[in-house]
Amino acid sequence: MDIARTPSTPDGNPELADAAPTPHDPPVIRREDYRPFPWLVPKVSLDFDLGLEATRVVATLTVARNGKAEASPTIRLNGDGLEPLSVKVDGNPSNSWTMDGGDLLLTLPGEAHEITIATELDPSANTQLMGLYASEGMLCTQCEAEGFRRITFFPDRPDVLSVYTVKMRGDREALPVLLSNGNLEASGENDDGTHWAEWHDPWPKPSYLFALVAGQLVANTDSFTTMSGREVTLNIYVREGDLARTGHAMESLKKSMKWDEETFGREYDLDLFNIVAVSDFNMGAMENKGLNVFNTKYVLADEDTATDGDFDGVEGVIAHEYFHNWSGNRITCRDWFQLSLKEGFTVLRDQLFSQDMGSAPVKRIEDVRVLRGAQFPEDSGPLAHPIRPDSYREISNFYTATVYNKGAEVIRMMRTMAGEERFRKGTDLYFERHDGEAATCEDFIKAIEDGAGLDLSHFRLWYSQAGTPRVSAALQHSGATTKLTLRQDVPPTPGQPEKQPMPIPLKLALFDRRTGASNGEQLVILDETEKSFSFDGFDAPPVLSINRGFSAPVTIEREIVADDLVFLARHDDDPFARYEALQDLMVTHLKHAVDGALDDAARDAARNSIAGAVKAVLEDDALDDLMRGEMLVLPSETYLAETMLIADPGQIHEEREALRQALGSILESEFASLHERATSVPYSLSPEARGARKVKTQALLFLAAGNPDLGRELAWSQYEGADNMTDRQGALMALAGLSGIKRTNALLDFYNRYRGNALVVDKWFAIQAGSAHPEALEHVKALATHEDFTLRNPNRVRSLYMAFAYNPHAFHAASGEGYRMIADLILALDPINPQTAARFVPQLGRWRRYEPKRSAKMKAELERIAAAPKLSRDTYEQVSRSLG
Ligand code: B3K
Ligand code: ZN
Repeated sequence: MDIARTPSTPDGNPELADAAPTPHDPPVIRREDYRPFPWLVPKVSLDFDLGLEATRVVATLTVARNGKAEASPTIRLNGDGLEPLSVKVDGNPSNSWTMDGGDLLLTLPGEAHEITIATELDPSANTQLMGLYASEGMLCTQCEAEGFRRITFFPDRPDVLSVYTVKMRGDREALPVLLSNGNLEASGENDDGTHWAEWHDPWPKPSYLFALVAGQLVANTDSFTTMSGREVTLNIYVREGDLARTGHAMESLKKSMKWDEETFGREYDLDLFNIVAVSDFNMGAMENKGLNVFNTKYVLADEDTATDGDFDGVEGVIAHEYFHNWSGNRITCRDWFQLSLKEGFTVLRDQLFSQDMGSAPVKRIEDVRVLRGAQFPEDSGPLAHPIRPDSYREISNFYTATVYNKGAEVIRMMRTMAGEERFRKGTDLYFERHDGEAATCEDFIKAIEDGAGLDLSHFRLWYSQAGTPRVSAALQHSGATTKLTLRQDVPPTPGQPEKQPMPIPLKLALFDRRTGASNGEQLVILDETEKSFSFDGFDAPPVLSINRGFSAPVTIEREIVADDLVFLARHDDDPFARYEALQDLMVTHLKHAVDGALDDAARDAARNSIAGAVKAVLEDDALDDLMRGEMLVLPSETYLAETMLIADPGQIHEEREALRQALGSILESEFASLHERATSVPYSLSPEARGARKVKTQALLFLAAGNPDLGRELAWSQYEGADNMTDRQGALMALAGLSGIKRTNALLDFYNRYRGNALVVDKWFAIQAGSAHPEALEHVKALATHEDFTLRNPNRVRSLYMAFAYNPHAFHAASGEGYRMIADLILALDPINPQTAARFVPQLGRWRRYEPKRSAKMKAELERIAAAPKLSRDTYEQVSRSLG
């Protein structure tokens, strides 16, 4: 990234104020230091001579002075690990260049020039998976955020937009398919066993959207006719054996294209849309123009190998990357601080799409669960940052739940305040006004303001203030008037000790607890520290339903008695609020239990009251099974810990397991009949059948807790009888948490059945590492030495160690062994794949929020990592912020 740091050189690019950074002191890049790049690069032509071990790249850049930037005699071309083999200016060898760290600085005398630079790479040695790398015999690229500079020297920043022409040559047999962005212009064969292809992308783009793929691939080909009648060829490229599992991805792509036309008026703009699936990939997928590159996990799905959740994941990620074509590619980011401009907005777009494709309330609950599980802890810890950060050392560390998911919530609030129609006017204006530009979050806010007719001047604080606001709600009733007093408090976060109150849109309703009737949903905006609202029409104190639909990403503290939560869990007409009431009931009980505030009688009373509410959920015919299954999910241990100032994960685990056990035993016959009913529903992808599968495994988990013998029998028969992965995985999860020979047999059978299918073997690792089994930690240790385990494949690393690090009872083992394991992993992985290694730091980074013994052990592991002689910028930044 090339945003100028202080002080800036005349070319708008950074020189460091201090001495050259040591690996332990990478420079801080600041948003306020942004300067436009002094040179435009309207055209780029790339010539690749491809080989897995040696690829030669010749890049020709047409450059001209940027009249809108401060003039500079030099151009800074970013490089990372590259050596220039030759540098030419206007066709002549140049000696007016120097290296500055990895960058190449070239002095240019005139207004416009052509720069030609040759580099050579070894893709097979690229274990970081950034730039051009080899994956199982194929070549592919990942450039966002700063990977292009590992391919050739270039102003690798998102506000330099160029039209790319890409020519590549490679061995005809080893690399029969040659792909890049845009359209295939020409191709041919050479006499030496190689062939070539030339691609041209007519849309100017930043370097992070460049892509190249070459390999032995086959395509599922289809087509889509756009709203203006243009036919687009769609290809999903995979390895031959995977072709049969691409149908769902293709359907998802066509649905996404249609939905974006209908919902946001966005039409696709090339004649070709290619997707390629690769096994070695640092994240989910990448929206390169016309050539999306995907992790196989988000492309391949069939009933035998993918769960219903996996099917949803494929649909959601295909949509997300496709939607980026407008929110990201046609309008990109001016600098990486604006990342939420494309990510927050695109996440909102994919969430709305998935709401429309399936059950809207269930999707909303799932999205809120992700936010609470991943973003709330981030927002309350040492890594908290606003959705538009102010500084970073390594931008890869800022692809966070805050930028993505809270970013989406912030835009969703705008939509809630404007209403759907006016919001659409705002987005139309945004797309029209900024098409072809590298824009800022401010540009987006302004377009929504102007198009939707909203005043967002105060609301902008959501972009600059970190931290999850806490809202307290108190009701006072007198005569026929009910007064609601709302108070907000935005907690201090690193670098932001003082906060201002923000506008918080809260949907609410009041219910008459005798008749069950409500006064209708209303939207109130809490835009001061404290504000009161009055409501008439209740002659007795009503029950408050607040933050319906999760209208604002805040925590709510309301004084409400258990009976009222039971009432809302049964009668609220907002499905989210029903779910929330039941969650609140369980969270409140578990917090009291963990605090040691309950004697046996009180504990039994609370469990019975929760069991009553759960029973009502089991018996309510108005609920579909998808929603029923959602309501049966217990609050996660991570979320419970998050609600406590200082958490004891051991106790949280014990109390939560005890609640599951109590519910499983009190409601054993109800869960058994639910399991039986659900088992009789045949496999299909209909919502009813999916719902049945969801409640089936939920019921199984409760039964296994309440009556392990019965649970074991039922799980084994569910496992043996399964004709799909959802049931098979659900049963295996239940068995993996229990002891006994059936556990061993099922795990062995699963492995043997799917050996060789990497995505399913990933599940096999993850199920064991994430299991409730008391010896999960020992199992992970053994699995790390399994012949199928490798640190080279991010999916495999995540399947074992992410599943473990997010399995609180195992990770937080009182001995500290879990912390040591993750720290060892970080140290071993950092030199291989720093981006993936750094992703494990936040779990240790939460050390301040745990009881003293664990806290000290977590901190000691962070200190051990910090003391390593050499750390990547990625890991260094996360560790130092976590300790700071
Ligand atoms: N834009 C990419 C993420 C790139 C991450 C780089 N570390 C995928 C996405 O959000 O759609
Ligand atoms: Zn994205």
